[in-house]
Amino acid sequence: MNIGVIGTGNIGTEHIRRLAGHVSGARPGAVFDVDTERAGAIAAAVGASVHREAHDVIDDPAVDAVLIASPGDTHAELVLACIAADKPVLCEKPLATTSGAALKVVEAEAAHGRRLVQVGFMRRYDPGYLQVKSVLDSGQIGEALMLHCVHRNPSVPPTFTTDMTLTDSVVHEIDVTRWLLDQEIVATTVLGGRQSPLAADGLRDPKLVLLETDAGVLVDVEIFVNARYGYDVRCELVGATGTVTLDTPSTGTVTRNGGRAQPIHPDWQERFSQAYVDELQAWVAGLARGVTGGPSVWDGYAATAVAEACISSRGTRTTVDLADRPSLYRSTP
Ligand code: NAD
Ligand code: ISE
Repeated sequence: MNIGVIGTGNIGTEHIRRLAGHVSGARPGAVFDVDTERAGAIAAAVGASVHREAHDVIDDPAVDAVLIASPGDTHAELVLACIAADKPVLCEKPLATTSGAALKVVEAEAAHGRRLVQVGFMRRYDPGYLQVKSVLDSGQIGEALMLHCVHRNPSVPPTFTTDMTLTDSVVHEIDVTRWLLDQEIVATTVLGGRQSPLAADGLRDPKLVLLETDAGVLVDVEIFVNARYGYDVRCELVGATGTVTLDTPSTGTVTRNGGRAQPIHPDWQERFSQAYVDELQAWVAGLARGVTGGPSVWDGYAATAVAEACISSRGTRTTVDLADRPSLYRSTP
């Protein structure tokens, strides 16, 4: 499979390297980035061609499938072009930055009649989250009652806004909640408490997000993007008869000088490195069989709709109103 990649920044470059060296059955064949120097450097490193426009990648007959890793506000339009060209696409999260734009993608793919789009919610491929899901599904801890989540980034670039803490970061917990519980989120309340002195001017950080599902499960998420000490993502799912915990993995305990240290991953790149490979490998294996699975555009739409409600909340309970779910998305692959 020849993969065309649009966006060669942080994650785009890493996905290209993974396609070149860690995913069987695929190679990065063509790339595009508005930063032509950046695109040229990674293309030269992996032997891919460089296109002049994003749409040239989508329309290239030598490109079997497209991977979109440009900024979130470019995604919906590019995914629509892939659907119009009947080309499979893995779109990094978020599917869109507004629910209106995401819904247009849902409608376009539903009208097309078969799935072409997978959304990059890679936590569904993380061995730790898979273990949490498997314990819940096995019935060992009874039915799910509550989910407690922590999502801490050491820092974010100056361009990272308060809205992005919800659309770019909490969107992962929103998807994990929907996927783990197989329930829709119907309401949210977001509280901004005491401000971190290390947060950039205008960035509200940290915050507490409360999500309510249609079955009444309460989910709390601490989002803190200036935690400094490392990348810390964990959760505890509380069931009727027990709990299952996803701890922050340690990268190796060091005992010396009368003390013991348990280093943790510095960033999402390292923490989820295996999940990204497994996500890409599953996508490519599906392409070879002519099947698209994994997180769908419905999942992308629902996640964006909840994130949008989080943005509107500002301390008050805000409901999430989803459109009708097309039959194409009624069973989770
Ligand atoms: P980045 O800023 O490092 O890279 C974005 C790249 O897109 C840049 O090279 C930029 O020049 C390029 N670009 C900008 N406009 C473009 C356009 N119109 N067409 C083509 N290229 C364009 O950002 P990033 O951290 O790599 O994030 C990219 C996307 O991946 C975002 O949607 C982000 O949410 C997502 N992401 C997902 C994860 C995850 O864990 N799944 C992690 C990081 C980023
Ligand atoms: C980033 O875009 C990601 O997707 C990471 O997984 C997340 O932890 C981070 O907060 C986002 O900015």
